[in-house]
Amino acid sequence: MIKKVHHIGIAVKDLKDSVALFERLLGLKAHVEDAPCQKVTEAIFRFGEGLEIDLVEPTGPDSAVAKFLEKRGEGLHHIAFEVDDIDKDLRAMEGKGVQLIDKQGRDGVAGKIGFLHPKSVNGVLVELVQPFHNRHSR
Ligand code: CMX
Repeated sequence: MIKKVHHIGIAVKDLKDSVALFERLLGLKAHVEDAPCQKVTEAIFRFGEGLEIDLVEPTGPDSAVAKFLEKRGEGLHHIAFEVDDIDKDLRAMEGKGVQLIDKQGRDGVAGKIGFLHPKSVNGVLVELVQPFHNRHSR
């Protein structure tokens, strides 16, 4: 059911500075997009049809990423796995004893998404993504 690592999310305080840094490091251009549903702005670096690295900057103090930055500082925020069927795969994870943050998939930038609680995954925030079919913008 997990097809591949879809993206790795990195929490940053200043998206502009971090985009400049990662563009230099990766030799790729970022695609920047607001994700009001997550209260973040994302800079997406895509390696061909494969893995993405997403830099995420909070858009306000009530964003989960703002809380993360305050508590833990900049760094790896989440890892996202691509799945076929978000609702089925969330249920399957729950069946394996994983604590869900989202009981059902909801709309995100990349597709239908749902999070698993870091407390039940060795301290790692995990996102499941069922990509939208039409993802030409990313
Ligand atoms: N990775 C690992 N641990 C994390 C974490 C993360 N990203 N975010 C929070 N935690 C830890 C905290 O350090 C804290 O641990 P301690 O109890 O040991 O201090 C614990 O989880 C609880 O954290 P909290 O700060 O009290 O925050 P909340 O419980 O209010 O929320 C979480 C934590 C994970 C449930 C919430 O951040 C969430 O729902 N996240 C999913 C949505 C999200 O992160 N969206 C951001 C953008 C994603 C995207 O771009 O796709």
